[in-house]
Amino acid sequence: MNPYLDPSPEVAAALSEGRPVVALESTIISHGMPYPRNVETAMKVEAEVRAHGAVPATIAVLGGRLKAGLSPDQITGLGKSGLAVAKASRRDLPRLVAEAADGATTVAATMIIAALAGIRVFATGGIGGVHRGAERSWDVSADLEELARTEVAVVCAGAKAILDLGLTLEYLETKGVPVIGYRTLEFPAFYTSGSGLALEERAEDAAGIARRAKAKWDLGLGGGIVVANPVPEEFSMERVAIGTAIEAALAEAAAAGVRGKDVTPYLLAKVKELTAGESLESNIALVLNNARLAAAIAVEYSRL
Ligand code: PSU
Ligand code: MN
Repeated sequence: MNPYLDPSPEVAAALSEGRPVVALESTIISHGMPYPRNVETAMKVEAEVRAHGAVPATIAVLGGRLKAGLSPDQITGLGKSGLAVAKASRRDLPRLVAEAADGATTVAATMIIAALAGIRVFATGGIGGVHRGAERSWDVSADLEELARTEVAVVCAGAKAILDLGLTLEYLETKGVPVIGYRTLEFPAFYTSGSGLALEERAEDAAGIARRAKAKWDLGLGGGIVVANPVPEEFSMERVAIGTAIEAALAEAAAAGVRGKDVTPYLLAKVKELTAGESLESNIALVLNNARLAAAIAVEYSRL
């Protein structure tokens, strides 16, 4: 057991007995949604994982400890602190640990801590990716490098639509990361169920996904898997409306000179503002949908 890691008693017991566990990220709580919807959603996501037969492990850095499994009070604390909590990706973990600080973990950092704990399945909203204009800004999310190296299956509703989704898929292909469409051969675009971009593989059920994950890791190929689970149709936004909001958000971000790790939260907050909160509802629905599928995959994986 890594000396910096603190699995909760419930998560530790489940892992030692080989029971299914699903990792959940915390940036989405602190930076991704307003209080109190963020805390309500985090609790609902945990309940959804439990209802589908797995133990939830919400991941964060608290007082420099790598936490896998948070108490309701700890989740509430992260939700209330919001942007006051550091956004923690791979590069930030050494500082937060050494300084005994708090951090809300991105997809990348959540994958790292999940893998340290022995958790193989993780549910989130959308992964980070290659930003539009990356040929000039070089802004490529550390989430993609993490998917290249860390053995966790990440269930998401695709990559965030604020990104260049085509380049994001190219990057994943280069890095040997399978992108499995769940009952679809079209890459979902977070707020919308489709992007117009084709995938190479689909799976019809959780068992098929679990078998592919096992095959990848048994083969020694390492790295992660993206499970692309489209937002349910009734919560899928209108493509033109979301596209217009994204264009406006990108223009405002450029005018304001937003850079680095602030780009993603800035764009998502602007999109939410511009869509009068409709994007928040679709965000919540897709996270719950991902929690259900991730639990089912974890259950199947634990049987292999
Ligand atoms: N969802 C949100 N806001 C966020 C994120 C998700 O509503 O900030 C985070 C995720 O944790 C994702 C990260 O891993 O954004 C990617 O950020 P970057 O592009 O800086 O790597
Ligand atoms: Mn970035």
